[in-house]
This record gives sequence, C-alpha cells and structure tokens, in this order.
Amino acid sequence: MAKNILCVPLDPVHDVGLKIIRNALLNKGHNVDLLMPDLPNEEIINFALKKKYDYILVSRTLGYGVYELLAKFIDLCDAAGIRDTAKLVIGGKPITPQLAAELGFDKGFSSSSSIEEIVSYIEGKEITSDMNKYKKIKKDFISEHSYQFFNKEIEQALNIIADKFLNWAKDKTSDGILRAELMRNYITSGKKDSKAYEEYLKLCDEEIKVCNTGERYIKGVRVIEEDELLKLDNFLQNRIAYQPVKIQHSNTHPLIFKFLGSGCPIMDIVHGKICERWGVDGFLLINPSWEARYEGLLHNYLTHQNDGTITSLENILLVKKYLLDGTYLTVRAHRGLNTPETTMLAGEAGADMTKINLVYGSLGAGTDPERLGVDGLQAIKYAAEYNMPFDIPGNDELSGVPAYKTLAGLLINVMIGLKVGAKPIPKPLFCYGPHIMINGQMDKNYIDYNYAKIQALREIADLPIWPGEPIAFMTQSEERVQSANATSYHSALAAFLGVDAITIASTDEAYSRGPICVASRIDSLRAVQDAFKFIGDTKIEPTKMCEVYKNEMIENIYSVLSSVAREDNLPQAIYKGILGNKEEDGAYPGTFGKGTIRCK
Ligand code: B12
Repeated sequence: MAKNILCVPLDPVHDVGLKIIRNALLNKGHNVDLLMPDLPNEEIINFALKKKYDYILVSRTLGYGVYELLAKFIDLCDAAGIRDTAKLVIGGKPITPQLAAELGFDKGFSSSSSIEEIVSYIEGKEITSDMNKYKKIKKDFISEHSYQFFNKEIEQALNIIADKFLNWAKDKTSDGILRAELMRNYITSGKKDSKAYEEYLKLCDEEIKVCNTGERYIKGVRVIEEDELLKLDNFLQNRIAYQPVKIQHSNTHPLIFKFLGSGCPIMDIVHGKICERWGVDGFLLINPSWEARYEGLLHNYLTHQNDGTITSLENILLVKKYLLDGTYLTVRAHRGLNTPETTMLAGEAGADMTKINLVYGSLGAGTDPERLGVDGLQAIKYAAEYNMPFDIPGNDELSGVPAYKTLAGLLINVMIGLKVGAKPIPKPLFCYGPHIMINGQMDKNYIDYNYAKIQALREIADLPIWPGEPIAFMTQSEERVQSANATSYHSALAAFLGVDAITIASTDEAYSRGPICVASRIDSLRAVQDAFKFIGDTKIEPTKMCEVYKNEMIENIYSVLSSVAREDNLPQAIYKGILGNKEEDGAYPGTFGKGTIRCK
C-alpha cells in the first residue's frame, strides 16, 4: 500500500541523498513530499502536522552539532504528537544506527545503507542484513575454462615434456614423500598411530626433530599458549563484521587475494578478518623461507619472529576456522623439501587451493630441480586427490627470467597438472621485472606488455588466469599513496582483461621492513575498489606494440618448450638453464635436497 512520506533535509544545503531516496520511493508509487534544506525546526513541524505522514525521513550530512540538533528535533516531534502516527527515520553521512537509537529515532541508516534497504524498510519487507547482503559464495572460476589448447604445436611440445617427466618420476621417491604419507597416517588415525610419528621423526633433520619433541625450538619460534588461543576466540566472538563491502563493481571483475604470512597466525587472522570486512575474496598463506631448507615440518600452534607463517596442520586449521566460509584459502607449498607434506596438510585442513610451481620452485626458490620434480609431482597428485586447484606463480620473472620462459614454465606445470587430474591455474605476473627494465618493453607504458602476456596465454589455451603475485610488482615504492595508485592501475587493467583473480600487495609490502600493517592492507583494497568502479565495463586500448610483444612471446614460448621437449626430462632442462640461466637471466638451479631422491 502507498505510504505518505515526508523527506526533511536537516542540513544547510545537502539534500542529494534524500532526493535519490525520494525518487526511488516515488517510483514505487508512494506519496512523497520533500522539503528544502535549512528550514527552521518549527517550520518543519508545522508542515509535518498538515498531513498524516507514515514516515518522516530526516537526513543530515554535516558532521557539526549533529547530536544537539537532532535531539531537539525529536523533542519537538514528541511535543507536537507527530510520533503518534509517523515513524521517525534518520540517515546520512555522520549517522550510525547506534546514534539513531540513542537519539530516539525509530530507525537509523548509515551512510553505506543502500537505497534498496531503505525502500524495503518503508515497505515493511525484511531487510537483508549487511552480512547477508554481501555473503560471499565461492565462485567456481575454474570450471568456466575448458583447458582446451588452441595452439597445437605448443600442446604437442607440452605433451612430450609432461609424458617424459611423468615417466622419469614414476619410480622415484624421497624422504619428503615418505614423511607426507607417515604424517597423513598419523593425522587420520586421530594422532594415535605413534609408530607413524616415530618413523616421521626419523626422517626429519635434527633441528626439526628437537622442535617436534618439544626439547628446543629453532630461534624465534615458540608455541602459542592455550590462553592466547582463548583470548583470540573471545576477541573475535565479540566482534561481528560490520558493513562488509564488495570490491568488484561488476560480476566480471576479478577476485581479490592477499598474502597472509606475518609469522604469527593470530596476527594473520586478525588482519584476515579486517580484510574480509574490506571485501577481500581470499588469502594465500605463505610459509617461512627457512622452512625450505629443512627435512621435516614443525607441528603444533606455532608463531615465530620472521617472514612467513608456519604452515602446520594446527596453524592452517586455526586460520581456516576464523575465516568466513566464503573466503578462499590457498596454502603455498612449492618451496623446499616439504612440498608434498604441506599440500597434504592443506588438504587435510580443508584449504581451497595450494600453490605449486615445479620450475620456479627449483629456479628462484632454491630447491634442487630433481627433488622438487619428484616431490612437486606428489604434491600435485595430492592437490588432485583433495580437489584443491593449484595456482602456479610466475615469480621466475623477478629473478630476471624473461616473461616467455616464465610462461613456458607455467604451461609445463599446467600440462603436468592436467595429466594427473589436477586443476592448474597459471599466474602470469603484472610486473616491471628486471628483464623488462633492461630491455625497455615498459619504457613507453605499463599496459602493452602485461596485456600481451594475457593475450598470449589466451591464444595458447583456455585456462583460468590469475595475475600475481602480487600485481604491480616493482612499480610500487615506499610511498603508500603511490603504491595504492600503482596497484589500482594494474587492477583496472586486470578488470578490463577479465582475468579470474588477482593477488594484490599491501601498500607497505614492498618496503615494510617487517610485518605489513593493517592500514596498508586496507589502502590497497580501497584503491582497487575505486579502480574497479572507475574502469567499470569500459575498454583499454593498447598500442600496436602489444600485438608485437604477444606474437614474439608465443613464438619464444614455443621455442623454449621445443628445447625442453628435446631433453630427457624436465629437471635436466632446468639444470641446463633452458627455463632460465645464470648467464642471461641470473637464475640458477636450486641446491636444497640435491642428491636425495631415490628409487622406490
Ligand atoms: C555535493 C556536496 C555539496 C553540495 C551540496 C548540494 C546538495 N544540494 O546537496 C554543496 C556544494 C552545495 C556543498 C556545500 C557544502 N559542503 Co558539502 N559536500 C558535498 C559532497 C561532495 C557530496 C555529498 C553528497 O551529495 N553525497 C552523495 C549522497 C548520495 O550521499 P549521502 O548524502 O551520504 O546519502 C546517502 C546516505 O547517507 C543515505 N542517506 C542520506 N540521507 C538519508 C536519509 C535517510 C532517512 C536515510 C534512510 C538514508 C539517508 O542514503 C544516501 C544513499 O546511500 C560531500 C563530500 C563527499 N564526497 O561526500 C561534501 C561534504 C558533505 N560537504 C562538506 C562541507 C563542509 C560543506 C560546506 C559546509 C563547505 C563550506 N565550508 O562552505 C558547504 C555547506 C555550506 C553551508 N551553507 O553550510 C563536508 C562535510 C564535513 C563534515 N564532517 O561535516 C563534506 C564531507 C566535504 C568535506 N570532506 O569537507 N556540499
């Protein structure tokens, strides 16, 4: 039924908000009168008494004298008997529902309330709460892609590489693989299979063994006390996310991921909750770089004073427990000697995805190519078994490797993944990497070359694409505003290109000199939200160079893959520097775990 509504801008000038509301209500067939701003209270009351209004909608924009002004208005309405028939509703910039209740209004809306919510309220319909309105449901962006290869030559080379690799790896194993299975037995037995755990410890380095038996911890590492966990629980129970925002302006805009890896899972969780409130879609849990060098993982709730959060089962479960169901969690596994176990733990903890790159892990991240080949394959098999898509970071470029070699590496991982039933996600970088700086592909603009990478991949195959990690690498500086801008420009490009997801840095990430701060996390999320709104569904026109770069890239990818295909196996190709070498690119094979693989 049509309602009688009076709109009152209780402000010297600002009435845009109320005009929008008025129009929405008129469209729904209600009778709406709108007063002009800056009327004295008495005049407003006289007007309100002329008709039997169902609702009086008051708006206030200026933040000065709000309390006194509105309290007086309520008193006058009470005295005039207006409240007997009309409901008093307030909204506007400085208003919160709490303030409205305190002042005695029947209902208060905040500055982020939507017009739909306001109209629903007037029409007596249930208002979907902010939480429900923005309730995230994980989008299955993987199955939107067929994994079909359009470039048959490249597909053929990849088939040869992947088949040779699988054949080479089939009779090989490592302590990393054995540990993963022992740990899985231990976990799935409800931690009762003590024999499995004893066997596990025997395969660990001494430093790890003594940590796991509680004798002595690696410097900077400590167990999180029960009391700290209880305090975390209390802290989060009393705080419900308030007005979560949506970053994407349209449904075609990419999902937004951020890193978590402060070293302390509790700090990660608190940052995670804040980022959820600011609209993030998911996180990558990043493990410590020192973990790569040891045989064996630490178990328990653990914190440490260094980069990366220890990805024990307990820590992953803890992070997972507090994130919303709609927030993705991916766990980095491709570094070092515990790749299979990390992936298995991620799977057991219910993570959504894991992060593996056999090539980058053995070039830039320090692990011996043969060891990571054998271990990484097992990790990919776990990823398939636990139904976790695996994302493949293209960070080789940051070691100086040219984009085409990096993309060739990503595609090799894609094909190996597909052959063992996994769901791979290549992550080309949007970066101003060393090779680009030296060769000048971004001297004129940052768009053509990044654009070319995506177009090259798209011409090769229909794959999910997730630029990172993070986008805008090496274009950010230690100025937070500049970093937010750089991130937002690259996000706008990603939105235009219609990629599936992006990883963004926080604005102090490049130069934080320690854990990043929460304000910087919000900076970049807000910047991207604005960038998405700015670009909307418009187009970016690259220069002619984009096409040139793309064609060169596809040609070079093919040439690299042909060379790899001629080698006996993938690790041999990496040792030989075909996917990045010392002389040209400053990248060389890792050494952790060299000589440790053996026959089954
Ligand atoms: C447009 C504007 C003006 C226009 C107003 C035109 C008009 N007819 O309204 C003009 C240029 C005239 C103006 C003047 C002034 N402005 Co002015 N203005 C703005 C501006 C840019 C946008 C406000 C706006 O319309 N937003 C869009 C509407 C849709 O948003 P909204 O009002 O929040 O409404 C939404 C919700 O709040 C809610 N809502 C609003 N009302 C109600 C009511 C109900 C019942 C419900 C349910 C919901 C609801 O629903 C809407 C939709 O979501 C803001 C800055 C900014 N970017 O926000 C400054 C701003 C509001 N202005 C400001 C100031 C200070 C002034 C001046 C005092 C400046 C001066 N010194 O001269 C003057 C006023 C002079 C005077 N006589 O007192 C400050 C206020 C600061 C503060 N803390 O109080 C702001 C924030 C700018 C700033 N950062 O300094 N302004």
